[in-house]
Amino acid sequence: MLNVEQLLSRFDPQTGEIAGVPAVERHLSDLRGCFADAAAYEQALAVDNPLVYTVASVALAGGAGDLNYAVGRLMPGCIGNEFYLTKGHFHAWRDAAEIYLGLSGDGLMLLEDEMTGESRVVPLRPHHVAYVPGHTAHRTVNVGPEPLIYIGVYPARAGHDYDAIARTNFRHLVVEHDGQPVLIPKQGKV
Ligand code: S6P
Ligand code: ZN
Repeated sequence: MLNVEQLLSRFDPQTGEIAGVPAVERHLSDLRGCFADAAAYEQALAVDNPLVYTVASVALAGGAGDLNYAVGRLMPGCIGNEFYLTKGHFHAWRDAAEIYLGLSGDGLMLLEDEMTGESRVVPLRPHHVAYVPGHTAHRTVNVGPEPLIYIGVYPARAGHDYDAIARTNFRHLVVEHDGQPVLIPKQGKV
């Protein structure tokens, strides 16, 4: 049986840290192709390469019934008028669903159905659980002034497929307009 340290994790909902678990860091330079305004991206990167998000993952077992989880911390910010975001992915095992729980901050999940291309946004904030069905690309967006901290729980065998969604980089984006987050189609105007 797993030992008590494996059965229990302690995390900080303000910092996104899980005690004893190293976090993967994604800086702006890791997000080439993710923001719609490529010129604004290159301009921002020429000035600085800030940390955009971290992910601390716990993957203890990889069996068919096992679960993994990860705590993410997505910083506030914009490139042009598009809010800071995660790369986004499908699960390599397409049937694998996931749940996200908001821990602090104010965010959105951007979802895109692989078959229909249909998009949805759902809130990601404290007291909310967001369900990501299988066959759905998902990306996290921070639409608030503070770091967005969340936890995702997913089948251990889900895996990540970044390439399939990177080819189109989602059909919609979340931009700031008059102080509010707005979902617009790519090439669209607010
Ligand atoms: C994993 C889960 C999250 C993301 C994290 C970072 O299935 O959806 O832990 O890995 O939000 O996003 P991304 O797109 O860089 O993996
Ligand atoms: Zn996922």
